[in-house]
Amino acid sequence: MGNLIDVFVDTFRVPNFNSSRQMRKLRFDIEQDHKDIVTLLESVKYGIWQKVWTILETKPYLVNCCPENSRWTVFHQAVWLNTKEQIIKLPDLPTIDIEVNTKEAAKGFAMTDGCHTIINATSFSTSADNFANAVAICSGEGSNLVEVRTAEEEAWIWLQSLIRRFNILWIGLTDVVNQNKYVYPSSGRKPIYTNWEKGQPQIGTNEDCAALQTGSRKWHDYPCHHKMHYICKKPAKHFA
Ligand SMILES: [Ca+2]
Repeated sequence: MGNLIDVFVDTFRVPNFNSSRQMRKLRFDIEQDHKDIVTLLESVKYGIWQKVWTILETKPYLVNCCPENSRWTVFHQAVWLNTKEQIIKLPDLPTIDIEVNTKEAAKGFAMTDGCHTIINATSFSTSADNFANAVAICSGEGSNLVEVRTAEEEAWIWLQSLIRRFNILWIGLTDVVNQNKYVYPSSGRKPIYTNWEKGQPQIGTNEDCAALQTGSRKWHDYPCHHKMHYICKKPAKHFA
């Protein structure tokens, strides 16, 4: 006994697994897996995705692994570095755990003062709705159509949108009551954080409801009758 690998080998020292050749192979595999995990993360860090996919082709189970002294997986790292094309591909791996929080989003969770619910995420092809219905449906379950209050919260919302292939989604912000005065639907208050695309929102149009575009990670105003996906957020006080 001594190090963890020895313990692991001892655990598996069972009748059909007792030749020294097999044990050497296991030892080799564990060590090689660890090297591969480190290589995976380093490759992501430097954008060498060809290497990442080569490793994951033969060892897809490594996608959720963190090397020692790290709490990052390939997916975390890809999200953190905002490598969009790869983030879109990663959830297609049958082994991936997309419910993991990113470091960025984890920071956001502490600051968002509430709990997010993704409406009908598994059947999103039928769950898109107009802005008024999105507000009403969230409200009906004791939530609000998500009002993006920090960049970290936005990062989490963007990620959820991305991995579910939403091109765009409603966020809780509208000037339908007073033109060009955007407010939160839940309180009528002015936003404390915005991330409009340059030239947005457009003044004097029929576009009175705000949406986050996944591609640009920026906000645009849209006609409120458009149907989009959306996320509800339950205020923290709901759980008190
Ligand atoms: Ca408007």
